[in-house]
Amino acid sequence: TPRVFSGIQPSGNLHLGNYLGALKRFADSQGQGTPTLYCMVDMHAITVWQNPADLRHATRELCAGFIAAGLDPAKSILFNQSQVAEHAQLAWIFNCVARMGWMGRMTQWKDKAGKNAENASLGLLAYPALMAADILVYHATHVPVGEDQKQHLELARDIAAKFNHDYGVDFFPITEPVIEGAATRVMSLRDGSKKMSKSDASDMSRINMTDNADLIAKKIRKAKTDPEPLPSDLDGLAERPEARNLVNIYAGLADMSAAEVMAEMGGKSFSEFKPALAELAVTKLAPISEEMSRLMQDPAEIDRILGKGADAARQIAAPILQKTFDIVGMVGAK
Ligand code: AQP
Repeated sequence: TPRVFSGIQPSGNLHLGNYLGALKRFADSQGQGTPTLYCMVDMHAITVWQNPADLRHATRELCAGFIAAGLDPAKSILFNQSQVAEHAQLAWIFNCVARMGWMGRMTQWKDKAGKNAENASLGLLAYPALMAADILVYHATHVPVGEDQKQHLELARDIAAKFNHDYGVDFFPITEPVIEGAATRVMSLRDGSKKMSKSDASDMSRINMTDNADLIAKKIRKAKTDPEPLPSDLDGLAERPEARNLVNIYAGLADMSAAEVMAEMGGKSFSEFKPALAELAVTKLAPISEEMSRLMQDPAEIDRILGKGADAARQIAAPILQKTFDIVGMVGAK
């Protein structure tokens, strides 16, 4: 049976890339008849040091962001990962299924640990096995994500397949990544070769979901571009990453394809295109940021929503974990 799961790390600076690549698509996925679970993956966040007070704040703010972006706790299960212990328990089993070589080949590990792998946390290396557990503890079949998560999802498929093979069962589903839309890889506003990211030192590189209208407009005005006007069609964007990024952002926000945007905007100068993009971004994002700050005024209500979500998530996860333990041969599994 189909089931949708995805997560976002509460590591602060929720941004436009997270919105277009993930959040907005989560909101679009609900109410279609398939159960949807969306998770604040706080255990992933601590694979790099998080100040505890900041983690608490970021988790609540992320939940506010989910709801402000259109996720409805009555339609989707919204919860934080650490409240459902089954994630960590299944992750241990998967740590014993996944191979060191697989983990070492993950590009995110290589990027984040860099040359200083000796000093990276063990959790950062094991992260994709926990991610596989996040998904498979619900037998989720579809995972909407941005393009950067493709490799981790392939690993989740490999882990599921190896578990099924090693134990001679057909138990874990082979999950489908769902990477769709015009903006599955939003790039930095300062450098068209780098993805927009929470951890970029430059705040001008990203549009944060908490930015106000003035700041959104300013960041778009200052976004790096080349001096040429937009080309007349999509092909003309091939060698122009900054221009292509702004067109993709426009398409994502307007629910259009990049080709449709080019049909409207092709040939225009950036002094015409950027104000149009800024206006669109403010229209779409400012209400979300306002709703986030309204929701953040009542953190107890957010905690209540997360608590209820965790109870509902556990109902699904607990029997799947017990069955896994039983397959593995653990005494007492029910
Ligand atoms: N630039 C992006 N464009 C499209 N989608 C993106 N996502 C992230 N960046 C972009 C998608 O957002 C979801 C949640 O991401 P995450 O919280 O798991 O963390 P991440 O990929 O590590 O996000 P960041 O912002 O890039 O954080 P740092 O700087 O810590 O690496 C995922 O579905 C992701 O694909």
